[in-house]
Amino acid sequence: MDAMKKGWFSELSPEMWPGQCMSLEYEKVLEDIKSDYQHIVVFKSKTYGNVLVLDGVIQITERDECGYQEMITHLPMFCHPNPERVLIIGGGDGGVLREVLRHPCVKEVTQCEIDGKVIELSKKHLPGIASCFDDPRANVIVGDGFKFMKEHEGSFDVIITDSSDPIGPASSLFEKEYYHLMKTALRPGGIVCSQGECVWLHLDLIKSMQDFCKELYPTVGYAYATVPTYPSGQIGFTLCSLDDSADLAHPCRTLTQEQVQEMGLQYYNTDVHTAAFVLPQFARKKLASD
Ligand code: SPM
Repeated sequence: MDAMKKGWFSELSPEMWPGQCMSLEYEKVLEDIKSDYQHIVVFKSKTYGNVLVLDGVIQITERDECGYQEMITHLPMFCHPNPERVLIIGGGDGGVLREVLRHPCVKEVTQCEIDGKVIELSKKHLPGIASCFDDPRANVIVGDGFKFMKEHEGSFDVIITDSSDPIGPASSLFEKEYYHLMKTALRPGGIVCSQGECVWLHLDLIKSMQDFCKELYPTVGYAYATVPTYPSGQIGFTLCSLDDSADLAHPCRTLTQEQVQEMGLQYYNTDVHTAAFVLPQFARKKLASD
């Protein structure tokens, strides 16, 4: 693998982040296989724990996973008054499933992951992340999320799409047709939240997604989290609600500091939730433009 040279992994992608890359020093390659869908690598890094890489792109590290998994999950979950039925598309490492199950109001969470190998290797090498696949409230399906949603109209309070990037197997998850399909799978008042890329790298894509989401949903927003091992140290989330009075930046369920501790949260709190929607001027201006 070209990206693993002289003890360093380098995340190279001339298409998605030309002229830059994140590198991590590694101690050992734990897995290096081709599944039916993608190239999967897991390595033990020197300072970020075990790292899952799909098609050359870092998906998660044990050290900083809380930033992404908590935000993509709790931003929509705390904006819904009573999320009982949740759908996760992707997310084969199990981190989003773990976060959803922190909410006692959840009665059932279904996860559709296309690549069973990601689940298998995450259980083996990322046990603190892939820790909830056997929870009685979890219904894990290895299969196609599009097909599953077409068969489950009006079924979910929250749908979370924890995908890889738009070049490769996840490209269709960044298109208008997919957001339309999610809308049909929601219950009234439902909310979707998806991996939404980074304002430093993909502002044109984010803008076009915000525009088509506004044609489909009455309430749309974009928030972000800092994650050191993602390109440019940042990743965003596209949020849409069927509730036209929803205020996505101000969750309807808030947490005290004691509740944050009790839930075991490392990154999310109610102040971080609101701050995540405050964009730097160049991004605010672009997303507000016609
Ligand atoms: N459960 C963790 C899966 C991670 N899914 C998102 C990975 C995104 C990786 N690329 C980030 C690029 C940001 N522009």
